[in-house]
Amino acid sequence: APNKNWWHHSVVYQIYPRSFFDSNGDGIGDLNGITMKLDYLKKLGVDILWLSPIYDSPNYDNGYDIRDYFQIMTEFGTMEDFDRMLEEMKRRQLKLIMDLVVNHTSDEHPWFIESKKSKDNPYRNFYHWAPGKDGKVPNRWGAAFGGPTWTYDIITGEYYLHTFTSKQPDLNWENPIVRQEVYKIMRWWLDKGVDGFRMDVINFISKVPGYPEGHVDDGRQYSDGTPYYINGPRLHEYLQEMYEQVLRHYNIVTVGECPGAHLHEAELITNPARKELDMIFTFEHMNIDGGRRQTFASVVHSGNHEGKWIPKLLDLRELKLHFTTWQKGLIGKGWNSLYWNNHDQPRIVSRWGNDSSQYRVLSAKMLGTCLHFLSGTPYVYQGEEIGMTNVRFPLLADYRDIETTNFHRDAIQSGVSLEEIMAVIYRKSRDNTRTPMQWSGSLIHGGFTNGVADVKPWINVNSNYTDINVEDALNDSSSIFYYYQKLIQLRKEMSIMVYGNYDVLHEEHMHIFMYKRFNEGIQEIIVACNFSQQSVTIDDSSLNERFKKNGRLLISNYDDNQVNNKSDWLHFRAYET
Ligand code: TEU
Ligand code: CA
Repeated sequence: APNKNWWHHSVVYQIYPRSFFDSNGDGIGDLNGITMKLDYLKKLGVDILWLSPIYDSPNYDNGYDIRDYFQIMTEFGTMEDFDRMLEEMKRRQLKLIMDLVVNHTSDEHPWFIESKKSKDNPYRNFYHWAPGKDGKVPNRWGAAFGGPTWTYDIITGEYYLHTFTSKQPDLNWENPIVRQEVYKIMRWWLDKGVDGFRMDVINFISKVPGYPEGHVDDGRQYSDGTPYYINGPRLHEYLQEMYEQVLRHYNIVTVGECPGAHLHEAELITNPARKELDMIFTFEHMNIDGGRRQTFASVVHSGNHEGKWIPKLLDLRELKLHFTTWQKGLIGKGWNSLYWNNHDQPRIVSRWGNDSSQYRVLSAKMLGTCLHFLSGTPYVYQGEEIGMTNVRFPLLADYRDIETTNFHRDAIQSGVSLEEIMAVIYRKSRDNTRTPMQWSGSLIHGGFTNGVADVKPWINVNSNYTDINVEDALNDSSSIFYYYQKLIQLRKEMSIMVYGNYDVLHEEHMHIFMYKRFNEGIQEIIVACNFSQQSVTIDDSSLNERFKKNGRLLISNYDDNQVNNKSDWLHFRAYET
């Protein structure tokens, strides 16, 4: 039987602080801005807030490049602001989880500055250094956002490893002193009273010794090093040590971000008996509508994430198979995290819903329903609760994300047309979810920045803020906001949503995702979602009879269902749930 932890029946809300609320009118969201909006979040009903990194950083990758783990980023405020924010959260019974980015640091972190100085510097082994081969890089691994994973440093004549940009050198976890330093950081924040961590690319921390060369596709400049640094040989040993030395001493929740982890790794990491982490973020479902790695025909320079840029239509059956595999695989053995969005992914309503004015609200509610009734801990990304959409900036200069601008540069160099490039950027750029939170339809910049007209936000607000904003959502009882509020509330009232078993129905259907949550012989919930714009009828008379005898409607995105008790409930209109 699963042990019943508080985070099993919690809902997490992710805040991207830079874009949440700007309290002092400098165009950048900040901690005081978060504090000012806590009542709003409380009203939504979420329990845990996860903040993307707020530590001191040169912001080459928006805080995922940390210079000082014990300081607040100046633009976000001060440690006093942090303490006040935490206190205000606690007063409202909101928990806080921090982003822990310890696969790499900023290249401006004092450890790295020391490490560069000489081969015998005490900090040398804090990072991965290797001599070149025949005057070239130690191997041809490609980095996540384009370019090589190795950068030459002239002072000692060696290369350092960075699985992301050259401004993000990877820490060397083989070095026990590095691990102790990480544990110190963790204890320091936990002792301050935070309630857990989201751990950035935590399954990258163990590298195969010797950095073996990866596979190189024909005509490619870079090889695939991921088999040698994703889910590496000592990963579980490190996580167990971290659990033993830090995590077990606190009543907290942990979620590991794990690109390239599949069910097998998830079982190992989240099985409570193994004492590692509470849950992980998988990327399997996020990769379903992209090409395979390195298949963007014309881009030969880009790094190991280029598959994401290749347009591929969603096949709902693949998505269903993904969820079904993970639900069946982890119920009773580990724990799922459930998410549609984060700061790295496009907006779900634009992605797998329909963001036209006719269907935006309906499809956003459908998607929320589909996710929240699954087993696991749901995550809501800021703006998802009002159905914010992707953005289409006219100029590349309007984009801020390093992955997007690098991709653009590499694709141009490879001769891809600007039109094709912008089309995929509109589809997949990380800036789609990084535009400012849309608080008001009548205030300049959507009310994101506090009143000062001539200060522009660090990234432009989506011009549809006049139609899509918090103010209007709160004034409309049929808004996505209140629908999410109800979904979150239901999870608190119905333990079957948290602990029920799972099975999929009509598995092969192209448009309908139908599943059940059940406690054998006691209670059953059927969740049915039409992912298409078409009307669809499901032929299933036994289910129909069963529902007519004992069933009742719990929640639906079409208002008339509430009054009709839906006699033809196996007929689905566009995006109906
Ligand atoms: O993301 C890890 C990761 O693999 C992402 O690069 C993701 O796959 C990509 O953005 C999709 O295009 C984490 C953080 O969430 C991300 O913001 C950071 O840039 C990255 O780590 C490096 O710290
Ligand atoms: Ca500010």
